[in-house]
Amino acid sequence: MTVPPAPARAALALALVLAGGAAGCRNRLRFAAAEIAAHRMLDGAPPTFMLGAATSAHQIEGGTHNDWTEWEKGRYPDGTPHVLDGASAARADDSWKLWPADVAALQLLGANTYRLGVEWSRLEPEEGTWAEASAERYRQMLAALRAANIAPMVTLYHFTLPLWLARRGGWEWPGAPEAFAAFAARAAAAFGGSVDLWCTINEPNVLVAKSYLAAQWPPGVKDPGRGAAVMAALMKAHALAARAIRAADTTDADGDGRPSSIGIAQNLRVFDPASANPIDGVAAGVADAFYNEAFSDAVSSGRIRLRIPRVVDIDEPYPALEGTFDYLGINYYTRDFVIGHVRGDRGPYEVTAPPELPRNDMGWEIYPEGLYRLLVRSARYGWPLFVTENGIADNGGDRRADFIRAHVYALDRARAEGVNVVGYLYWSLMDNFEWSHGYRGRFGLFTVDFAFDPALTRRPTAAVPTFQEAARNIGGLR
Ligand code: PNW
Repeated sequence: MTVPPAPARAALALALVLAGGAAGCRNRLRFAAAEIAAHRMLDGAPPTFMLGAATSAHQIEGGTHNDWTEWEKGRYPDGTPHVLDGASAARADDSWKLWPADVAALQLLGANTYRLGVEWSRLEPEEGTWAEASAERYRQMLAALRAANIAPMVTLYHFTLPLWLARRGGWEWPGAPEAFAAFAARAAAAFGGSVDLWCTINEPNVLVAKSYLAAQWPPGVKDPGRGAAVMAALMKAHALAARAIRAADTTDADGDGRPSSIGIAQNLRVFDPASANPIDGVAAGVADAFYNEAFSDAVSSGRIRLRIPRVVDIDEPYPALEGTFDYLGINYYTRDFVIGHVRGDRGPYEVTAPPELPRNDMGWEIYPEGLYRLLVRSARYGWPLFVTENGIADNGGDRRADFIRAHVYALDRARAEGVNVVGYLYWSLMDNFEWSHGYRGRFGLFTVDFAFDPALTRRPTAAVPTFQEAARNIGGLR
């Protein structure tokens, strides 16, 4: 990858500075620990505030058979396995059978919302089919959640594809967006009786980065051009699926007058320049535009605009995108510091991590101020904002409570400034299959001993009382 010639870069830097964009104008913000400790979480939030936890189908269910199942068996050319320790999701949390334990865990938390996935490959194992037995199992789970006064948010695509679709080329197959919309229509018709909250696609940007830039997830490709084409395909898939869901889900499950509320869960990261060098500022702006803003920009404008100077330039009208967000889902974890490159073969930028900053067990900076910054900034689109994931890999379990307190504080600061934040879901309800990190990244509010506990008991971590405190503050737990 290359960057534009010097005059163009200077112009871009100037434009960014004038726009007060990503170039670090607020990065001195620092929350005071004493204020966080004294703060009443979710103070003043209405009882309709959606508080809960999130999971995804492949990461917890066990027994799935999709493109990841194949990837988990594979190795890189140097012999190292695709997944740490050669782990697989073959059993994972066994939630396909043990789901009542998940519902019990949510009840213990006082959660009123649960974001879970339905696995496309279970429901449509061959092209055009529909597995009624799988659908029936999901209907039982969803009905049990409703009976427990927990509103389900259903994710339709969370990184895993049916094999028949992967073999046709996955998201690069021109028929993929229509195939996804057809699946979404069937899922909406099958589950709409208990589901109002729909998340079409989880983290399109992470999928593109991991699968088509870093080559660490299936199909293991390193090609920015193909990655951008997949991003465009995911936008079209979302647009068509959102319209299909609106048409198919006519049942208002919770009686609030709206049968469906549709969005995506977008991964947002803060990109701060690594130094005062304007090249770093420009590179941070490029990363921010492609990674954080392109999808929302496409939905608000009805135009797919994807630009990485000299690498990718897509500009295509797609009016079906307009109006397809009822909310913007935000998955927030961390910040990157960006170093820009003028030339060379390392691409237009790379990210770096100053060693003195606090980090989770996967090396990601713990930066609650970033959640506040991104919420405030995302408000300009006008959509209700929904924190659909936020969490910490914390194997010792002693840092999660503070993490939650600090991030809910960040959310409350944004709300106090008038930002419409309608929900907060912690990732994850319980430890699960953390993709290429296998079982080493432990995000759960409940911990699971995959190695030595054949019953896979969901055991509460020290963060559960903190979550319960938040639930109590909105009247959700007595
Ligand atoms: C999200 N990264 O994924 C996902 O939605 C979850 O499936 C996942 O378990 C969770 O975050 C924790 O990782 C991400 O490398 C995966 O920056 C990787 C990254 C970010 C998010």
